[in-house]
Amino acid sequence: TSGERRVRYPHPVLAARAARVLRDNDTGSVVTAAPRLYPHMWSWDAAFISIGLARLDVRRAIAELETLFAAQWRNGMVPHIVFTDADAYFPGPDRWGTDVARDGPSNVRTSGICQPPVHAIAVQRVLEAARMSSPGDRADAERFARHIWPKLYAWHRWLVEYRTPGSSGLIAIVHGWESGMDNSPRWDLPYAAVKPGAELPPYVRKDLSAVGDPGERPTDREYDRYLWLIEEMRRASYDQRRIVRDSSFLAGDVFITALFAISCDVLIELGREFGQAPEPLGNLAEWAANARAAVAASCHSVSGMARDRDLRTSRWLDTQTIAGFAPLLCGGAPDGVQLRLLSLLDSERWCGHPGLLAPVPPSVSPLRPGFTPRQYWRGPQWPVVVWLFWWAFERRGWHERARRLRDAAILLTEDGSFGEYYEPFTGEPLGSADQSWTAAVVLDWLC
Ligand code: 2M8
Repeated sequence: TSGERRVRYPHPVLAARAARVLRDNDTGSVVTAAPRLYPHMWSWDAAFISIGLARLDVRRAIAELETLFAAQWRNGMVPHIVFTDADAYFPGPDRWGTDVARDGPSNVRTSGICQPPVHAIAVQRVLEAARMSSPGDRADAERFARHIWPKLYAWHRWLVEYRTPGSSGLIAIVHGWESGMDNSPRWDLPYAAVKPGAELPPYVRKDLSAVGDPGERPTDREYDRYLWLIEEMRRASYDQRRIVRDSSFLAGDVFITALFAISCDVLIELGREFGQAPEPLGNLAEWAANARAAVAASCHSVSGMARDRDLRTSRWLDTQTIAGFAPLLCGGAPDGVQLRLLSLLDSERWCGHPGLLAPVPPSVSPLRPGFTPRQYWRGPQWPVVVWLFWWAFERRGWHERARRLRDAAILLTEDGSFGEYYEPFTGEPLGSADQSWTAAVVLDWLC
């Protein structure tokens, strides 16, 4: 099989290669998400990248997060893209047109939406790496953690204030890009209701020329919808209340909600350590509890899988994607549900599928109709998502499970190409090569 033909680098060599990817993608001010396909800073990528950078250079890791938070909007939102001067990505800053936004930053150009809130996790991980490194690194990282805490808090508060509409308690997204899992089948139903108007300004995609096979990327039809939603937001001058009220896409994202719950926990830990006042800590505890309850309440009564919710139609979205395992990240679901999810994760529907090269969960169950092994968030395996489950399992004390996941993810990435995502049966790297966050999580695992 092609699996046997793959190169397998010894781990020290693999780590050195990962380090080189992060250095090569460093423009001096940001480590871009990927060399050709993504020549800017992405919000959740930057979090993972800082985790990898911390293994090489703690100050560089801190600088990356500082750059991201320097672009934080005045209302607290951390934007999903901070643009560099590169022109090779569409939609760029002119198409986003966030200059019309009242709350936007004045020093940099950004997109007008957000991404999953994993930044507190990154800050804590950078701190851990710094403490193992040197007294100087430790002092720098502690100063940084203290300094960034109020910004992280403002970001979490923004999610609660603007993005928990209705009664589900789930954190809502207004664009599939906010989920980070752009074209996942999770969003097929809500996207079906997005009808691009004739006024959609023409555009030319730039992503297709940066990957080998256009079939690894979303379709043109999907892009029309992505761009139409931007058009709607631009017309609303990026006024969050208007967008949440009127946009043609509004979905409760169960994966983000779970990540939010644990990020609040981490922020509480950091806050206690650095002497934050009781009131914000109390708020974070309440937000974490609400988020956990929302994740638990979304679980399907038979499968146990957590579900997103279309907040325009008030319908649960039943899809067999990796997001269904959200309760395993944050806990809070009844024991029976958790056990069902763990055995489902091990079953042939997921990690136990006999055809997988490496037993890590694909983005979509290989047994689900419509599973597409080469297409982006519709089937491939994503090491960065595996890192999240690995990290959460460690935190929950499931060390043996965590170790198995990490070993499998290393098996997947041992070819040293640091693909954006991987074909689950052959382990072929897909999308962009030298993707920074893949290199970053592998480095974190190997150090
Ligand atoms: C992908 O998303 C961007 C849009 O944000 C794109 O396809 O152009 C996603 O995988 C997202 O999760 C990721 O943050 C981004 C950069 O790696 O690429």
